[in-house]
Amino acid sequence: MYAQMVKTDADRVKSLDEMEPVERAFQQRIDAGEKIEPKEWMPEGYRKTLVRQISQHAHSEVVGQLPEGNWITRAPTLERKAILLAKVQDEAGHGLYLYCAAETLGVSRDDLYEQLLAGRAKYSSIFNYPTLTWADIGAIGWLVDGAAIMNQVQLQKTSYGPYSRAMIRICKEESFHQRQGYEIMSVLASGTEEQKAMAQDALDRWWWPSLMMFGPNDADSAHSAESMKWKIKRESNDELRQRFVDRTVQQAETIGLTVPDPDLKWNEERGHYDFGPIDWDEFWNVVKGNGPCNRDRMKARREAHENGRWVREAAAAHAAKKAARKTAA
Ligand code: FAQ
Repeated sequence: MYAQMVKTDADRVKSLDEMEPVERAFQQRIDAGEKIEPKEWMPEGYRKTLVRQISQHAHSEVVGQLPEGNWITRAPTLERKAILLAKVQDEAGHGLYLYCAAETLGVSRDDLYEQLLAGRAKYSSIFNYPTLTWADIGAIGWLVDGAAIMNQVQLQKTSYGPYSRAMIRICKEESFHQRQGYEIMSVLASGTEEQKAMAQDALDRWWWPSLMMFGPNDADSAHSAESMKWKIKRESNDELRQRFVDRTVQQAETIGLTVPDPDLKWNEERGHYDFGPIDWDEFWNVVKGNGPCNRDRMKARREAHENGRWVREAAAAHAAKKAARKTAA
């Protein structure tokens, strides 16, 4: 229903002949595989698309700490707790690299925070689902980081230099995250009947929302045509989703879990798994703020921002004092 209301950008994509000389020269650099750096000329649409995507990505990393943060005090062993704590800290670090990359495009971090806290900025739909059991922490690492890395590997080759370099570093950490999640799931799947059931239940709840992380189908993707032309995105939403399904189904089989999709079937001719329809009404409902945890997530972020106000003010006062001392000396 929602998908049919989407207007895509396919008709905005101009051919080289239709472009002004400066824009044509820019596109030729992109076509030749050159990276674009912060102070160089770029079309306003390219800049805006990057600010939108990078800031949504940064917000996702920051909000993405909440579902797992919920389990830090309840992780089953000291070792699991230390690993989870380190992973959640990594997500905060990813948010910081990404806000820095966005700032190189002339926006301020404060404005981006303000957009998130005012509910005007998007973050990934996946972080609006609850983490009900310890197996959900395994499922997040395995499926959510697995989907995130599938998307981010191609972003290492994105045309904007600072984003591409941030992605190279982030991907290294995400691949560790994916493995630790899969390891949690494989331990549970080979444990007691109750543990196996808990792992299966987590897979059942996280599978479809993980497929939604890749965004709408290509035909309904508002920004894909321009983003692919500018090589901001290097592979389409559907291509990446299919690759994720192909890899993950085999991983589920290896540990004896069942992907909750009765239509899932290997298609010899295509060389890929066919899979059932995604519930796009559920996706858009979550994106619009009506998922199971949207309100809780925003409340937690607003409270964290307020509680951190004194730290920001103290740091700013300290920096001002230091600068004044330097000027006086
Ligand atoms: N959730 O035209 P498209 C992570 C929006 S990081 C919410 O296809 P585009 C790490 C989209 O923004 C996860 N909204 O858009 C971690 C647009 O809205 P707008 C985040 C979504 O940009 C793991 C509209 O729908 N990763 O998980 C979603 O070309 C564990 C139309 O869509 C990134 O952000 C969605 N799932 O393609 C952290 C990667 N999908 O702006 C903690 C970078 C689409 O017009 C724990 N981003 N929308 O209002 C991308 O690669 C792209 O932005 C896509 C969407 C592929 C997400």
